[in-house]
Amino acid sequence: MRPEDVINVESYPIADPDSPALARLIAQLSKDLADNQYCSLSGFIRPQALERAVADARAARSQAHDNNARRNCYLHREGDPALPADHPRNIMNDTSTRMIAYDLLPQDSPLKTLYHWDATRQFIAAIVGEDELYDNADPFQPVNVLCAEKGDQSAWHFDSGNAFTMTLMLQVPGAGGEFELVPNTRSDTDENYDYVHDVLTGKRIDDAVGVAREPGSLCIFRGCNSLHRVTRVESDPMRIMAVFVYERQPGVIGDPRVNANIYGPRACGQLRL
Ligand SMILES: O=C(O)CCC(=O)C(=O)O
Ligand SMILES: [Fe+2]
Repeated sequence: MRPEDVINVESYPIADPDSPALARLIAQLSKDLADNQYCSLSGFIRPQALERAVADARAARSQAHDNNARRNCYLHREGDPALPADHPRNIMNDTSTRMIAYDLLPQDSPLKTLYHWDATRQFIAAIVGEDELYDNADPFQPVNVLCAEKGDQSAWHFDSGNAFTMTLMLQVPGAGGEFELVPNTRSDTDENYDYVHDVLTGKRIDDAVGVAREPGSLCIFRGCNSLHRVTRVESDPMRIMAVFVYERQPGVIGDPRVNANIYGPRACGQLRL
């Protein structure tokens, strides 16, 4: 598939940088991102590309790594014994996802076509306010597909490292699997532990924004300072979500120990250091 056959370029004219419609779109999405800490691009990919991406995910499902962990919202599997038991760093929750790494997706995957297209990268850079973004160079990380089956959930957490996270919904379950976000739970200068504690313990559930996600919609969110979660999947079919990682520098690869946690032991062995 050509990039124009994957992306709905009628609604999102990203290959036409001089288009006034594109400029308006970028301005609106940047504003949404600044105001709400997320923005949504519904119908970003075409139905045929969506169908193919779902079929690829189903085919790769048996090779996915079952990434089941008990962790705090800072993505650590260990708490801090020096802190009280109810400190956010000591509140542990279960997260379970079936991880399909980049190398398990076909070379001609529509998700890879979308990701590696210069027009996509430049469009996303404009929305998030970066002069330039680069593809991630890790063998496993650039594009992942996360499957969540009945009983799976991703507990409240902050993303680490990246200034933004980009996801594309491929398939929604019959019930559950909702994406929720509490905008600006903390800041770069204030961990805001009391508030984080209240979100983790359900006291501030009214502050959680449910982000509607129909298949084919792209979402960009600032997950570093906004707690977010995926609620437990309650029924079939499995939730299928693609995650794309762009970088601020060229040549970024993952730490093999982190990769082994996410993708399984093979991710340690395969990396040539
Ligand atoms: O599956 C989702 O909707 C969000 C996944 C997520 O939290 C992440 O990729 O950081
Ligand atoms: Fe996240």
